[in-house]
Amino acid sequence: MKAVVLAAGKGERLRPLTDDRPKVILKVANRPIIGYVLENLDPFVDEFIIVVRYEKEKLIKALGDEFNGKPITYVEQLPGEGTAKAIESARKHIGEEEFIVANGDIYFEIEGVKDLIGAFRREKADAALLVKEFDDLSHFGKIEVEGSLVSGVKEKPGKVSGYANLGVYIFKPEVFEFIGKTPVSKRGEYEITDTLNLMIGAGRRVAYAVYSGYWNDIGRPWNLLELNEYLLKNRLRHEIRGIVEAGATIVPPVEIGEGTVVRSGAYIVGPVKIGRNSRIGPNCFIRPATSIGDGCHVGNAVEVKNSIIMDGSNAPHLNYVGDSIIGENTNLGAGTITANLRHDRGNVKVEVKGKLEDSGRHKLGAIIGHNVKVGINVSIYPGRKIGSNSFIGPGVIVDRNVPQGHIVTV
Ligand code: TTP
Repeated sequence: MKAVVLAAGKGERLRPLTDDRPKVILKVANRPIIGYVLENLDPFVDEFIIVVRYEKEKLIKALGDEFNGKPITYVEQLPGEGTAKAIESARKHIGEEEFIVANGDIYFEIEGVKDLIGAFRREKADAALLVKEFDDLSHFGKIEVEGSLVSGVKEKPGKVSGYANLGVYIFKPEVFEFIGKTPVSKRGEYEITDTLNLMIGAGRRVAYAVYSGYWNDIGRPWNLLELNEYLLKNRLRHEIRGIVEAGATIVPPVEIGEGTVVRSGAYIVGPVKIGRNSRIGPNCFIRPATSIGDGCHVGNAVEVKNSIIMDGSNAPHLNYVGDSIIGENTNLGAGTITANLRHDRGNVKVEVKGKLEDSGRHKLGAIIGHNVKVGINVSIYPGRKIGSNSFIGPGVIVDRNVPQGHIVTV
């Protein structure tokens, strides 16, 4: 069986982290998001077809042409927007057999795929999808069911409870006939949920499997922190491959990659994951749920907690990084501090695609893009975003979002 993985989207809601790259290659717990998708599909498939468009060269470079010895074929999304259009783009690579489809920007585990295939076969279905029960479906497609079959899909039904569509499907090749008839939606997209409604209307059997494991849809920046925390708390093995100097304290589980040096006085409380060739300490405090990538520097008198620091980035002297995401090759000047809590203890709000959204978190720090230079003694308000390739001068108070490629001085 083949798997089609959708990875052509622009990831607008994840800016500034997607300013210059597709979201599926952003690393969480030091691995690209799409790596988890491929890993969990791998036992069931013999080839991956990845649908690409936005910044596709970066995706192809990051993943290469095989995964666990199985070939990856890249196909460019046909003109037009939406998941149905993305799936249609893979048509010429699909033969007579059923195939799995998964969004490339979600996290799910292997049991889900097993149950999905089980439901498809048991029901002798034409399609099947994975669902999970939520109290509030305002951000989801609601799956309505009758017995063991799906009776309809309603996009963004509002604040109601029920089964949400998780973005993992199995289809017979006949789906392409229905995709061809799918009209463009109000959002201006060809959506696979509309295709499913057409199939159901035409009497096709659409089965479902209820997933009870962990799932996350990486749409907004704080979803990266949620997934990071889950992976570190549930999937991390204590393993030290680097050098830990005498006088450093490591409270397991902590994973430290080859070539990384942890200097004396560093105090690391797991779960913490540190990549390869990074420099940690002396005298720093790394608290739980922190991922630090390859080639990073976390130096003297620095505290990091519940954060993601991507490859090649530095918090080198006197920094506090709390509940924050720092993109690749970004440097924080000495004394730069992220605030992660409002004085009124209210939820931190973040601007997403021009609208202020409640993150649902009372602790959320900065979201900093790639290749950013932050000067000394910069203070960053909770939930503020700094665009990639920006320059923040010394002593600036970042109380509003900084767009991509901007210079901000006092
Ligand atoms: P979305 O998260 O709905 O879209 P997006 O990735 O573009 O993000 P944003 O809304 O923040 O801009 O996409 C769901 C999945 O489908 C995701 O894996 C990307 C993929 N996709 C495509 O491959 N092609 C498309 O045209 C669209 C809209 C999505």
